[in-house]
Amino acid sequence: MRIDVVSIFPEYLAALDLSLIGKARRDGLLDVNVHDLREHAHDRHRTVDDTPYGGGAGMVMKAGPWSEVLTGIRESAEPRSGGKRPVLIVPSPAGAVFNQRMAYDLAEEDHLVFACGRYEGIDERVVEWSREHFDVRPVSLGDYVLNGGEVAVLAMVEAVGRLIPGVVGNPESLVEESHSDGLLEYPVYTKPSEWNERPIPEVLLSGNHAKIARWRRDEQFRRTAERRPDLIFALEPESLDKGDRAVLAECGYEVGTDGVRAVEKP
Ligand code: JD8
Repeated sequence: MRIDVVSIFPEYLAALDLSLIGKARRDGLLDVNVHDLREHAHDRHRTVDDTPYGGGAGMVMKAGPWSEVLTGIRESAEPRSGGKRPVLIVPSPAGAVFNQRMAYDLAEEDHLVFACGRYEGIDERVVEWSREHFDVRPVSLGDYVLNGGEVAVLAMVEAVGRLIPGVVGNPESLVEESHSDGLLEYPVYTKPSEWNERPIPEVLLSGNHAKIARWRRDEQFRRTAERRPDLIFALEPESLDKGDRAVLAECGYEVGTDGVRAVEKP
């Protein structure tokens, strides 16, 4: 997969040299290129921003440098793209909220381009102009305000990059992960088995893999019910076995043919 990231703070993306993503780049599984937008502003002060039309606080990023850098990326990719348009992800508080489903979808793509805005954002005409040559997708990391797109891009490149075959050492963990889609992770423990007079759950020392798997899944339901009841209501009834329905009942939920609902307390 090819990934291009454009930012006025390219050093912000240096974290992509580290850990699994860094190794995947060295192993040729990911082709990640970071571009400094200022290299595409050609006035003496390499200006990338200006005051907003209609007034208001802050500055807006100029269209010119963006069109130049995006054209360069598109033209450099064309020979290999087989005519398929790259996906241009524009991090924005006004975008569709990123989630694991979106990560899986993006991991199927050949070429992702991330446009990191700053200031009050990018001149909207850049997004309109880009639609001609890119599959443009405004994406938000979540309902809070950041100062720019870089942090969102670090999160998205990691979430997508780790789904590329060979990036995560043990693909089994990705499979197990996908099985628990829609549920929060179960608690994990390692040596020593007693720490600060705190033992680990006995079942984990039993060697009974079926019992351990059931206990872990039950813990996923208990945690999800406690911390993210919205995910419980989103569960597909057909994906729930007898044991799942038992722990859901323990948590105050019943499973109908049309979905999971809270049991009315008498
Ligand atoms: C891109 C500029 C800052 C945003 C005025 C603060 C994503 N989940 C998210 N929250 N915020 C962003 C985000 C913020 C950005 C840019 C993404 C470019 N800013 C602006 C509007 C209000 N300042 C984000 N993904």
